[in-house]
Amino acid sequence: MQLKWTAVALAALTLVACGKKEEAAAPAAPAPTAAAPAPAAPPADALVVKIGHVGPTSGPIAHLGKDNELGAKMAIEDLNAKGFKIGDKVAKFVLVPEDDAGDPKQGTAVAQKLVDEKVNGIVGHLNSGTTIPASKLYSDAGIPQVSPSATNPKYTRQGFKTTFRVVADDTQLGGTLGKYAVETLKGKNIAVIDDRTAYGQGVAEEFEKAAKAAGATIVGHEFTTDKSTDFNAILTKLKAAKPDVLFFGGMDAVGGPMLKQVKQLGLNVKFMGGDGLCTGELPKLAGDAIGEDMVVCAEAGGVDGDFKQPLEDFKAKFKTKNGVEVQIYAPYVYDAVNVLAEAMAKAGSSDPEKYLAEVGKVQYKGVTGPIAFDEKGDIKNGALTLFTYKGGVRTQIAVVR
Ligand code: ABU
Repeated sequence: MQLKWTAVALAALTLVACGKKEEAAAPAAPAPTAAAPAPAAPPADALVVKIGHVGPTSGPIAHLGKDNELGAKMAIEDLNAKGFKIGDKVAKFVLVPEDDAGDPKQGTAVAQKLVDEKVNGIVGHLNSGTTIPASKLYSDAGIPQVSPSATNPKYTRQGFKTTFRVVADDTQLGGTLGKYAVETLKGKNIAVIDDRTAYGQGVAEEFEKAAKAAGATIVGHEFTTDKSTDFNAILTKLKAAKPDVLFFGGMDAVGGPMLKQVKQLGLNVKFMGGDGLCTGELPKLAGDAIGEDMVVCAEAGGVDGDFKQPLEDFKAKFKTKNGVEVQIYAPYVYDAVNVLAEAMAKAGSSDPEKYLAEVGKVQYKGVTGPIAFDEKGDIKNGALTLFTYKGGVRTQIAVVR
């Protein structure tokens, strides 16, 4: 007989202690009501499956790390609620959340901790700069890893069998945005800034290549860091080159304050960026410096047609459950956890050695669209969604492939 659990007890089950701090946890889930009965919990003899999740739940992009972690938590709660089976056993999924603060060193430290913990699968990390070094440890341990957001191409090009990614990469992101800058925004003189991280540098280089190929002149390329707050010197230098488009390779925590300084300096540009810029938080970080239609950026995924509704439904459920809107990658994290679960079900085992081969063969219909992997572990037929901001709200322009 299956027990009926309260949402609080279920939440306690899904977050394994493991030295894990509670500060990254979501706002409390609403208590079940008569209209929404508590879901059935896994039976006492269920097969325990530990899913490690890593993202920066502290530091400047903690809002993004927490968004990802909430996506993982929702996936695990849903799998447990529906009595997901692996072989003839009902599985009890347990989330093992870790914080890498977006720092490569902390990323490998927590990766080792998860390997020692013998997690069955990994979802993460969020940043390319942490995901790439950590992937070596997971590969050595034979643990499948699905990144929901790290877009640097190198991640899946190291010859590891354990690396998978459910979003498009920086070649596609930078390439599409570079072409868009010239062909649609009619940019002729383009300036570039990157934050020198694996992601920021990579996406900026791809953007620059594509913009040049489409006929633009790159009038300057300056550098900052992922912790900088003062861009006056580099923006002043670039202003002298009279750019019509400024591309920033980096995250919203730096891009927001940069937009404020772009406005203060009277730099009249279209401001572009990749997925790291393209968050729900950007208008808060940039304030009124985010002019109408001024910013164009892209999420490294997207849905159209029949796949639009499941994503909308996920976002609505996320808001109801967590009291906050999806920032960007929570739905991809949700799908990444489910991809691992699907592979385990196909293999009839949660043993990484037994189910790894099934991850690459998955054909999963997720809330972010259909997921299947190519021989490198990259998503097949990956889409991008171009966005701008209108009235301080992230607004879709188009889904492109
Ligand atoms: N893709 C943007 C954020 C994560 C990364 O570093 O790749």
